[in-house]
Amino acid sequence: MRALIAFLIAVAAFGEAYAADLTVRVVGPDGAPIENAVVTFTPNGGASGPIRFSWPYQVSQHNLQFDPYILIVPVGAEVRFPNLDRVRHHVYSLSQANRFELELYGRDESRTHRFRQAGVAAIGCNIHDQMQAYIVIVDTPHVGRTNVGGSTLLTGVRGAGELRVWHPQLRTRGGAMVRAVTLSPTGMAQEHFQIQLRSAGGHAH
Ligand SMILES: [Cu+2]
Repeated sequence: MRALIAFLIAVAAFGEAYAADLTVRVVGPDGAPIENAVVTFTPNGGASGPIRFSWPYQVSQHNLQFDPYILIVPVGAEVRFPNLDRVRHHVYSLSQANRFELELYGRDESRTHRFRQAGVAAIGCNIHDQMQAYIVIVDTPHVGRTNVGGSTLLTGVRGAGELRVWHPQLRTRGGAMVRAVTLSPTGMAQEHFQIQLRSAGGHAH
């Protein structure tokens, strides 16, 4: 009996053992999968500890495009904007709280900007109107981007919190859908979102 109690205490202390994997699927009104939706889970009371992602915090300019189209970084991250083109670019964002401007700079030069507020920064180039990208600044480590099948997997999530789905063309106020969820202690959970996008080409900054 004493051994059993010790075992239970050990398991309870190991919070990770009680975290679940959450699959989120995002589809359109016709049920077709939607790619490039950014899904975050924020535990009530906020996430604790430093947030780090494995991918580079970088948006390059290459062939008159930004790469990647959507970059996810933790709040406070410094993002590099290397120019790999022969022409000059003038990168800016007018997004509230993450407004910035990197004046004209040329090939093989780079600039950086630190993003201090959670939210979305729509990025453009003053010279090339067709260049668009989005930087999603998050204050939770639980984030994913939907694949071609409309799915993403958030691992190690637990408890009650807010599930948020954002997409650059999402047709709703603030561009995001939010749902309160309570995750069961273990195993696999699933959430399903149906969203409506503005027609393709209807980009807005
Ligand atoms: Cu440009």
